Amino acid sequence: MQASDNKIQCAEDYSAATQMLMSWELPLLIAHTNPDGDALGCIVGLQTMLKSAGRKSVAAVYANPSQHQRSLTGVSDIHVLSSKSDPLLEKVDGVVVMDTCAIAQLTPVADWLKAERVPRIVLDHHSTRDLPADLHLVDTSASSATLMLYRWARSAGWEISKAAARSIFEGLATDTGWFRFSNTSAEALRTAADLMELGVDLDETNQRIYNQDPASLLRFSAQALSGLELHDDDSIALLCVTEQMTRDAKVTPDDTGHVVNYPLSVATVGVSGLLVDWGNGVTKCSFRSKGGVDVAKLAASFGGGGHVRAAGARIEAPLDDAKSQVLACIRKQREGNEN
Ligand SMILES: [Mn+2]
Repeated sequence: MQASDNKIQCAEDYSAATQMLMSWELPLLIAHTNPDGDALGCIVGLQTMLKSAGRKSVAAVYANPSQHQRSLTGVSDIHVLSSKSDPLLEKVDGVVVMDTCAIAQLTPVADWLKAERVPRIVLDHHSTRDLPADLHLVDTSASSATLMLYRWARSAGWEISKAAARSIFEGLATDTGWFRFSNTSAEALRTAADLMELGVDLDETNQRIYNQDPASLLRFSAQALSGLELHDDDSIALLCVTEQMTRDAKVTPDDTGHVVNYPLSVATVGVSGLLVDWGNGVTKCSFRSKGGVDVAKLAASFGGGGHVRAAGARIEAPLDDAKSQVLACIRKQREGNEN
């Protein structure tokens, strides 16, 4: 039930996964809450390939997709799992969990996954791993979970239609910041080229992913930047957003993530945090780093998770309190690095 860190999955792992998946009549395909392009690319991409292979499956999310999520391929086919008592859960006989292996990121179905012995496969590129599974396909060096899905598809010999190629490409492009982030591997670029040959239109994809924001998002970004704080010789940037500011901008939590990247354009800033007060004493945090601070570790100290350079967490504290905790945690990690 355990896979070792940084293990590149060999063909046998994917063939065992294929065998298990094909033994199920109706697999449930899920990813983390607040799904991003990679999570959606995984569940829609796998569903599309299974459909081409004449197999049924259900791709599911836990809330109605936002406008941004809807602009990604084929999201209209997605089932919205209303709760753990959703009748669909009675019907599925296997689960593929993708782009996460953290119970905290599966809240709506976490209890069901813990209680039921329904067989499951995990396909993931994150280091946080506390969900038991029959098969873990984990490669923390993979640029995206959809890159691993592409390896799986090649191993299984599934047909990759133009629609499936688009989903895989979207995950790859969004998780690598359109092939700019440090997680962009040579394999990612080779795979992107393969996917272009399978029909992906780069310009159309770029326009659809990056130029479809609602005006409310720009308003939110302006609000968030007005709450900018720079600490420790301008090396730590925190964007503190009050509940009133989110209400004024008319945004939902799903829409707000990308603004956290802005402060990294400043030479002195090594780590950036977006702290949003969504009311009820909960502050939602996104973190980005240039590499000096491990934000996966930072997020994990609050029960969240992610990557070394991009991670997130929910802190059960009001904004000011959460801010102090985050600052203290970053400083502590830096002191540890120096010693
Ligand atoms: Mn991912």
